Amino acid sequence: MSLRDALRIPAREITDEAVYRDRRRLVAGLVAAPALALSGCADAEPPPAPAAVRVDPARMRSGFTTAETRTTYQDITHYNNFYEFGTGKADPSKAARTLRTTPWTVAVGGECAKPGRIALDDLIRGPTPEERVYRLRCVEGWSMVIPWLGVPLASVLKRFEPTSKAKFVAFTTLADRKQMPGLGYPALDWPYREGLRMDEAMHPLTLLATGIYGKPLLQQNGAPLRLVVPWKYGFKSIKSIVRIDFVEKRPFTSWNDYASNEYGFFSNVNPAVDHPRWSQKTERRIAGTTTRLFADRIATRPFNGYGDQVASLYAGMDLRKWF
Ligand SMILES: Nc1nc2c(c(=O)[nH]1)N[C@H]1C(S)=C(S)[C@@H](COP(=O)(O)O)O[C@H]1N2
Ligand SMILES: [Mo]
Repeated sequence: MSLRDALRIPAREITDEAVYRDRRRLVAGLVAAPALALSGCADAEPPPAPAAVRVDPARMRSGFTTAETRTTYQDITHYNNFYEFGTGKADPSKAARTLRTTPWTVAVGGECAKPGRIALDDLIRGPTPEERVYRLRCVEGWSMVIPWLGVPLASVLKRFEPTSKAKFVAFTTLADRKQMPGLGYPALDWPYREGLRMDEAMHPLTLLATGIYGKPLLQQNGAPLRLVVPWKYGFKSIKSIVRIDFVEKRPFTSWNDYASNEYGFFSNVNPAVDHPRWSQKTERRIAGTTTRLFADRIATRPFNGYGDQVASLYAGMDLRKWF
């Protein structure tokens, strides 16, 4: 199946976005004062009734989906972190429109038998595109539930035949000053870089995403190809990837370089380890960013709720250190 065909797959299991939009309007109408909500009174309001979601029980069991209310397409595409297009949450949805995503090639190299520069369509050809409904937990304390479309990273990496020296995988985002106004500011040491240990990269939960809600990724979400690692803080899920390298040593990663005491290399979601400047015990589910920030504070779970699948990767490690 070609990428284009894959992206046309209807999101059959997903409740129509329009339902969510209506619900958001309804909720906005019922709640009187946004200012009150923002000052903390939102916590006292009853949570909105969950919308009906049809879930394939087989996928539930495999942990690849969740019955939690999905974040609206509007919110997923208008409340973003993509510093190459500015540091405001609303910046990327405006500024990233000019990012050219076709043609797109990805260079794969380092410790592997078959390195190469590959057109995106060829890179992800083969594995059947899957829909994965994952929680995304930003280190800043907000979260979303996103129906991704993508392929397991492992299925893509294997064909480059990583050698026994490949202990980590390093990812690099495009860095083009002409297309990315944020690169004019030294917010991070560009290009944005991230990395995973080999076993994390090969874990079945780890996804290379090409779409959301059955539609091709928009630029602000990291089109045309971004990583999704649901048990780690959101900054590990690097966007608009142009390079993948198999490496022997733990690679340079942008946020860890920026402040290593605040953003660890592993950065598994962990409510027991606070960020030096704020608590990680709870999070706000984003719901309705364009009218008002309506979000209930809910408990953050270890490994973002994926502990059954991934905790064994960290056996023997001090999780208080590797938050
Ligand atoms: N290249 C790049 N990737 C990035 C970021 C970024 O600024 N640049 N932000 C990260 C952060 S902090 C988060 S929370 C997620 C946000 O993804 P979303 O905007 O699709 O929700 O992307 C991550 N990937
Ligand atoms: Mo984030």
